Amino acid sequence: QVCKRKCSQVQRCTPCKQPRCTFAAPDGRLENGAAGGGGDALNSETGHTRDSDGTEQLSINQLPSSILLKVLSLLTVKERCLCASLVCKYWRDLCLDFQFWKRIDLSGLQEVNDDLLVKIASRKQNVREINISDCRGIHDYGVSSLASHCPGLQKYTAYRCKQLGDISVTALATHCPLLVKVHVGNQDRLTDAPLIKLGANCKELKDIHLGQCYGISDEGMIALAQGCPKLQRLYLQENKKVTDQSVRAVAEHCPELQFVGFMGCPVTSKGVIHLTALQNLSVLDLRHISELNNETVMEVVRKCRKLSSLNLCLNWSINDRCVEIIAKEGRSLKELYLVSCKITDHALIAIGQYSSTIETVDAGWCKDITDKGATQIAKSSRSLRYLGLMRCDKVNEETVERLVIQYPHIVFSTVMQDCKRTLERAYQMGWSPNTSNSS
Ligand SMILES: *[C@@H]1O[C@H](CO)[C@@H](O)[C@H](O)[C@H]1NC(C)=O
Ligand SMILES: *[C@@H]1O[C@H](CO)[C@@H](O)[C@H](O)[C@H]1NC(C)=O
Ligand SMILES: *[C@@H]1O[C@H](CO)[C@@H](O)[C@H](O)[C@H]1NC(C)=O
Ligand SMILES: *[C@@H]1O[C@H](CO)[C@@H](O)[C@H](O)[C@H]1NC(C)=O
Ligand SMILES: CC(=O)N[C@H]1CO[C@H](CO)[C@@H](O)[C@@H]1O
Repeated sequence: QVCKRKCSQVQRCTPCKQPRCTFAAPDGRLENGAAGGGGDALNSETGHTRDSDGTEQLSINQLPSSILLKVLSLLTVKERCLCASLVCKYWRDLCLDFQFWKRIDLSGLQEVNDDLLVKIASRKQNVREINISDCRGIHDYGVSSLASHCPGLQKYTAYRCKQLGDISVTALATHCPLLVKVHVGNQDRLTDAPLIKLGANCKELKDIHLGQCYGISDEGMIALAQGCPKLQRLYLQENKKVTDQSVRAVAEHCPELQFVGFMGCPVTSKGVIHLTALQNLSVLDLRHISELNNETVMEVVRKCRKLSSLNLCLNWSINDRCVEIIAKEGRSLKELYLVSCKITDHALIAIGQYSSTIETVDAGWCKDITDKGATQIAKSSRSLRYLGLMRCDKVNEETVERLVIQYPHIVFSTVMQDCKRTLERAYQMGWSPNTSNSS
């Protein structure tokens, strides 16, 4: 309170009687965090005391405002708005500095509602990035208001906001032509209309995530692909109305695509084959798509020379021969995920023999793999750093123990090894087991 009155006069205020205003931070972080800690450090370094006679007092507010701003920037939005800004008027003004409102992360804050968003939007029109993931209190009205006040918005993240529908994304597409990133996973009320609008207005779009937006279909995806030629990242998941037509459209219209995922979509080899046109394709996730044949996978690996990560988990048409070709042809391949594929020791041996780039192999749940495959790949591969063997029950744990010692540069993942690593980390962090005998 003392601080509040004192500081309300001037910008750089004279030291308050009690430089450290005590106030309850909801999660206790602020008190021990940057603001309080900074003051203490200053005092101990310079040897100044904070006696109440006050001859040699120094206040944190005597720091240049640029440094205070830097300190405040280390706080979360919640800490800044609900704690730091209540300290004194000077701090409140600092907390309102425009730099803090360029990027706003409100994710998970249940107390945030449309009113607050409207207030922010009408006062701070330079918002560049906003994250409202898990904010149940924000509705289409709030987002629309933000969109209409902040035409410079570039990044919009709103995961799991099931209450939001087409109106919010349509408003963003209408008012924010500079949008680069739109991540709206799990919004099941979303339909094609806003995608068509994005395609029509947002030529700069590079990164879009529409996982588990069950309402979107090929119509929206094709319009989006046609209108957004700069797209680099596209992530879909379980979009049951997105088919090969969408895959073909993005492959034809978005040559800059680098990260592509269609996990669980009704996509088949007929669509995937078009991805061979993407020269810069680097990460491809084809987990659990409806149908995928070995020839198509091999063709993609042959044509997309920059492919570095390939996820083929959960498909039984991926066999040893296919993996051998991938190992031979994938010149840039670093990660290969083969969980629950139809592979045996031969696949692992081929990777060890033919690939000098693959660092990560996950062969979890491939039940035919034995000690032989695990040992051979560890022995012959020069690049391998991680081998996933979770639930490969024919691989003996003793063998893995031996490999761990023999090849310390490789991380072996089994149920036992993962438990051990978790335990080791816990010990390192100071945890100790309860050795009491009672139970
Ligand atoms: C947005 O919030 C979610 C949920 O808290 C978080 O996982 C994600 O990393 C955030 N994204 C950005 C871009 O800040
Ligand atoms: C692929 O990436 C390179 C290097 O980043 C870039 O120069 C080139 O324009 C990209 N090609 C396409 C088709 O986007
Ligand atoms: C690809 O799979 C088909 C059908 O399972 C099989 O007949 C063919 O020999 C396979 N090709 C290669 C190269 O493994
Ligand atoms: C250890 O476990 C026993 C029995 O569960 C419990 O009574 C005791 O309080 C525990 N000790 C510590 C230090 O957690
Ligand atoms: C999820 C899954 O297993 N998808 C396909 C994998 O490959 C087989 C064989 O071609 C298909 O029948 C599956 O539908």
